[in-house]
Amino acid sequence: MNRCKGPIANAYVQSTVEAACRAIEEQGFAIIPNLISSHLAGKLARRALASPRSSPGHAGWEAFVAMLNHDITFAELVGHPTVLAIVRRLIGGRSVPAPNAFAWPEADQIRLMNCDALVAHPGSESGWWHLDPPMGQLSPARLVPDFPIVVNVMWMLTPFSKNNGATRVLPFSHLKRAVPPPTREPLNGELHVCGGAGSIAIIPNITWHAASPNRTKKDRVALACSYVPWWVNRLTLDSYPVTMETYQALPGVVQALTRHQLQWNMDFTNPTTKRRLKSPEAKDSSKLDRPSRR
Ligand SMILES: O=C(O)CCC(=O)C(=O)O
Repeated sequence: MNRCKGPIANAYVQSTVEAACRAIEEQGFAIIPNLISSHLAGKLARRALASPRSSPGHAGWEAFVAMLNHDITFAELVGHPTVLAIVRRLIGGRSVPAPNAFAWPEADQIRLMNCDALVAHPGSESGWWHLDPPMGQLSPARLVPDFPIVVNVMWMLTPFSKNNGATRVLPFSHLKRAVPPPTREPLNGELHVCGGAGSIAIIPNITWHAASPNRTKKDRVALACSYVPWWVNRLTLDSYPVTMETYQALPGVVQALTRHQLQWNMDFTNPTTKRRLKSPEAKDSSKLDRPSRR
């Protein structure tokens, strides 16, 4: 299996919160190896694949949504202290008030937007280069902001390799302040985020990224946990909330990350067009108001 060995790939691998934050600032993303054991990652990959609720997939790629409702064990990953320390540094706010600027309570500065399992099945195809919402939806006449609004933490529940559909990123693309061209083709300088099961890749929504094809016979499974600042709440109307039953069973730190979701409804109808934003059962995502995540 091609594990992206070599000096260049190794330069992108970080081990501390400090180094990861520096790498994200400088190159646009970071990889932290073995944050949980490969044994636990493997167990969670099997549970993810057994999840009943999947979103319409595309070209062999599938999202299993709202994993916390399916299995509370995923809370361990959502609330992992290293992840939260990094995310707070990237999108948290001021902690000390000034005479002219109040500080939002630190315990509520970051929130979970979604926690989905992303599966590249054998034979899956390349995804489109993109920025996660809302960056692609902002006016193309303006520069993309120079700070992230969403931080996507991809837990590698199976190993990620060049052959099995590891996510591609374009190092330094966060400095371009632009949406990538609409292509699935390889870009000059692209890099696959590779690692053993239990590693993470941190990809803020100002960094160009895309899925890559899975040319192996096994599923590539990720748990994608997306975090937003407190001032965002619900970024897209088709995000699934945690249920009250799930919420009550969560550890305190994850309750603080998900409390806002209790206000979200499950009516995925666009109030303006009256079209469905999402239908978990739909096989054909072209019937929906919004293209699938990829
Ligand atoms: O599954 C993948 O590798 C694609 C991830 C991605 O593009 C996303 O989460 O926005």
